Amino acid sequence: MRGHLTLGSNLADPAQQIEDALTALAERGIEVIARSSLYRTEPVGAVLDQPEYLNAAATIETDLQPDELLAVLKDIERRAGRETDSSAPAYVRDGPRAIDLDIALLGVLVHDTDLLTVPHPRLLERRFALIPLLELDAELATPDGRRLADALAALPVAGQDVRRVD
Ligand code: A4P
Ligand code: MG
Repeated sequence: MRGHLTLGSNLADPAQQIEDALTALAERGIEVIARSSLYRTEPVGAVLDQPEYLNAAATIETDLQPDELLAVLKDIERRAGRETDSSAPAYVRDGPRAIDLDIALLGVLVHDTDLLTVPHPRLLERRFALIPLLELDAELATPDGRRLADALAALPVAGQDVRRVD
């Protein structure tokens, strides 16, 4: 199964966190077919008073079922969070994680359970996800035919600045 992941980090050397996560995916048998550039992005969502993020996207190939794939992503996140927390001078319980790995799309597959919704429910509202994904494939669309490029064009830039890292 071909799919697309989004990666984000705003703690503890974000660029390294993203590299480590991509390496971890490969070690777990999730083939990384392609990866996007890194993007420096303005924080979006409930907590705005936090450092800028680095975001990226990856095209993957895997034989895992969607819930199995999610379990691997959560395990990679958990291990990264643990390493970060143990060395952080100001450890905050339930604080931000060093890496967020989300399943953006799994081709034409639609999945909706308590644990996992694919396509990702907020995908079409977020420039930090759409821009790296469109770098990988400008023709990406959701299973119901909504083009990511059209979604991006409809979003205001204000409050969602995204800049490619050279
Ligand atoms: N879950 C359901 N569907 C999915 C999916 N498609 N992929 C469930 C991954 N997980 C999915 O996620 C909570 C639960 O969502 C998971 O346990 C899984 O069962 P989480 O990653 O533990 O928590 P979170 O990241 O705080 O929540 P969520 O819902 O992933 O939030 P977002 O929407 O990812 O927001 N601003 C910038 N610039 N860049 C960012 O990367 N990220 C967030 C996190 C907010 N603002 C950001 C960024
Ligand atoms: Mg997440």
